[in-house]
Amino acid sequence: MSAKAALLSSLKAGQLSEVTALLRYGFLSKDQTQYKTLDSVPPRSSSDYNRAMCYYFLNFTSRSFARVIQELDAELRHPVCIFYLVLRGLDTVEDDMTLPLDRKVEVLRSFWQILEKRGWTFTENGPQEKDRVLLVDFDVVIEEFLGLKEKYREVIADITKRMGAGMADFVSGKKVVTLDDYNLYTHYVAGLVGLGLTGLFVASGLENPKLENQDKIANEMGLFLQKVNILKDFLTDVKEGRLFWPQAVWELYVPKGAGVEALAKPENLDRALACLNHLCADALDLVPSCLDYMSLLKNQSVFQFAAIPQLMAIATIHHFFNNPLLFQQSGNKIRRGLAVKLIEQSTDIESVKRIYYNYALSINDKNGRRVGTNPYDESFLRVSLACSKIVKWIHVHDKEHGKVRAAGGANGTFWVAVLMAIIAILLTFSMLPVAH
Ligand code: IN0
Repeated sequence: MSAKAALLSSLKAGQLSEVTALLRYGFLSKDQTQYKTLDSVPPRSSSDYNRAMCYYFLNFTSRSFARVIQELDAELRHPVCIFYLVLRGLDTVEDDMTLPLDRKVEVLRSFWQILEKRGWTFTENGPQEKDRVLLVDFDVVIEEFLGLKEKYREVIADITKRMGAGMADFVSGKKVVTLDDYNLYTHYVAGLVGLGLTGLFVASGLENPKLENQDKIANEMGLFLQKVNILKDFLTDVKEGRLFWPQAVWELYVPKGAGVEALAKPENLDRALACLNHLCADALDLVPSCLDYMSLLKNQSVFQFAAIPQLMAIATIHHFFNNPLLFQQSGNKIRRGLAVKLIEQSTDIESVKRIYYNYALSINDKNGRRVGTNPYDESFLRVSLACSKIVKWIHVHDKEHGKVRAAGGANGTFWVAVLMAIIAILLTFSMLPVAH
C-alpha cells in the first residue's frame, strides 16, 4: 500500500493520531544503518555476502516484521533472523501444493538435519511459491546458521525437528477436527516458535531466566497469533481448499450436511458470524497467558519484538469480531496507520495493558450490542467471560504495581474533524505532496 493510501484510509476513518503516527514512522525514523533498507541482491564479491543475503531475504519475505527483528539487541538479532528464515523455509515446503506428498514429508522431517548440510539448495518448489527464492539460495542461510553460537544452533535445530515432524503428520492426512487438533496444529506451526524464541532469549543472557520454565505461556503466545491468522484468512484458505477452522466448531453452524465453504455464502451470513464469534472467544481466552508472558520480559528490545505482533493480533480480533467483511472480501487488514500507532505504543507493559484494556472493553461493548441480533449465535457468554478475564488480569496487575486506572476520555474535537476532512479532500485530488 502506498503512503498516500495509508494516510487517506486513516483520515477517512477520522483517526488523526494514526495520521501523525504514519508521518512520524515514515519520515522521522529512517535508520539507514545495518541491512534495514537492503532491498536488492548484494554483490557476490562482498565479504559479508551470506549475511547480506539473509537480510535481503528477511526484508523481502516480511517488510514490517523484518524491521522489528532488526531492532533487537545485537546479540539476538542474527540468531532470530536465522531462526525466522529457517521457519520460513519449512513453511514454504509445507505450503506448496505442487510438491509430491512423499517428497514433501521427507524434506519436512529431515529439515533439521539439512541445516548442517553446507551447500544444500532446493529448486523443486512450484514457480508460484512466493518464497521459492529463499530455498533456491538456502545455502546462504545454512552458512549463517553454522556460524551461530552452539547454544543458538541447538534451540533452532530442536524446534525445526519438532515442527517439521508435526507438519509432516498434518500434511499426511491428519485433519483439524477437534479443538485438541486445532491446538496441536497451532502448537506445531506457532507455539513451538514461542518455545524457540524463549530459548534464544534465555540463552542470550539478556532475558529473565524465569522464562525458562514457562512453556505453557510461551506456547500460547504463538497460539494466539496463529489463531488470529487462521480466523482472518478464512476466504483465502477456503478458496485454496486448506482451511484450518476446526470442524467440531464449524459443524455446529453450517446447514446440516454442508461443508465449511457454506459459510462463505451470503445467505449463511448469520451462521458464519456465529461461528466466527465462537472462534474469537477461543482465541481471546489465550490473552491472559500472553499478558503473563509479556509481563515477565525485562529487555526493552525483546519486549517490543514480542509485544508488536500481539498488539496487531488483538487489534485484528477487534476489527473482525462479528464483522461480515471477513466472509465478503479477502485480504482485509487493520489500517496501516493503526498498525504504526500500535508499534509506537509497544514500549512498555503499562502502555500494552492500556491498549488491551480498551480493546477488551470495546469488544465487550460490541458483544453486548449484538445480543438478540443473530439466532445462531450462542457465544455471547463465552466472549463476555473472555473479555472480563482480560480486564480482571489488568486490574490485578494494576493493584500489584500500585497503579490507579483512569477512565479513557474522548479523543478528537469538531475542529480536528473539519481539518482532517480538508486534508482528506486535498489528498484525494493529489494536491498535497506525499512520498511513495
Ligand atoms: C513470529 C512471531 C512472533 C514474534 C514475537 C514473539 C513471538 C512469540 C511466540 C510466537 C511467535 C512470535 O511474529 C510474527 C509476526 C509477523 O510475521 N507479522 C507479519 C504480519 C503478517 O501480516 O504476516 C509481518 O509481515 O509483519 C509471526 O506472525 N510469526 C513468527 C514467525 C517466526 C518468528 Cl521467529 C516469530 C508467524 C507465526 C506462525 C505466528 C509464528
